[in-house]
Amino acid sequence: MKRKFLSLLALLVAASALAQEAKTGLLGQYFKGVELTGPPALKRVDAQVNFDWPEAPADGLPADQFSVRWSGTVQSPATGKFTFITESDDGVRLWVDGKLLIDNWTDHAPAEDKSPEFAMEDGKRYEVIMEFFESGGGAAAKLMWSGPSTLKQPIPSFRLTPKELAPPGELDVAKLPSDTRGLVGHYFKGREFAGKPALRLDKEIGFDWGEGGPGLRGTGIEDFCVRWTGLLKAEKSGTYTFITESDDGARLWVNGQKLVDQWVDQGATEHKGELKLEAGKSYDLVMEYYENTGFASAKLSWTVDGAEKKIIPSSALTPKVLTDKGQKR
Ligand SMILES: [Ca+2]
Ligand SMILES: [Ca+2]
Repeated sequence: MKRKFLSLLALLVAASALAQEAKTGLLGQYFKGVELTGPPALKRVDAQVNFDWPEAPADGLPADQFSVRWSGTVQSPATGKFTFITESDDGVRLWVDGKLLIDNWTDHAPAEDKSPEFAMEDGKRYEVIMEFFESGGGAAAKLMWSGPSTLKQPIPSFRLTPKELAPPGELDVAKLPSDTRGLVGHYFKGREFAGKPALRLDKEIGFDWGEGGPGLRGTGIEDFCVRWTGLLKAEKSGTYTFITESDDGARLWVNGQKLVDQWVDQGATEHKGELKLEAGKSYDLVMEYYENTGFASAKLSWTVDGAEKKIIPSSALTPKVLTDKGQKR
């Protein structure tokens, strides 16, 4: 009798685990207000993003002035190029695999937005985040796709798996494990380092964004700037040559000394500065960069004792927020 009960219990546990695994859809976090701030007023799994809301989306939420973040993974049904399509009233932005594919964060009547073609592999899962806000009047939010032998349709529930994902651009530096390597990237709109930046951990500064951009909310692909900060440690003592390569402007400080100051529009151009480093000692490192228009790239390399120049590896970098830019003027 007891054995029967136990095996029944085991069966129930297995069934419940199976149900958990089979969970489909996206995690929807619903916020009061249009900024996706504060704790969510509602968290639930939505089978699809395919909504027309004549009224509030749920009890406890207003019919206007709310925002939603859906997150999880999407599984590709084929290998080939897909187009993601949103329909929204009002603002929408969409990231797939960390890339900002749609960015129409404005008040508008129902509008369709299409991503550039996005290559996916059959059966592979990609992280997806869709953010949405409703200001006033009608409200709608739909996430669709089209691809090889897939006609335009809302992404079906069974291709989606809910998962909580931090939106690109939010990083709590104080909570990083102490052995984290890399730099804190502070990304701003414009080139004045004004307003609240999006933050990201960057393993190294080795970016070639082409005609695109870093894919963070609010940053866009033109007219943005970045400040990378952290500590630098060299394995051996010597006089190091630091090399920035940037399109457009770049400035570099190590140990408070300004090594590069080329705050001008330019195609990808190298600039150099030298500094003596002692093995094992930590030095403040700050690199600032801005992109005007067109192509965008930012790289930071070094070389010592005639070695081949290479991008400063993450093993030499520790993320740290430097509020005073580490400069000695
Ligand atoms: Ca509206
Ligand atoms: Ca440029």
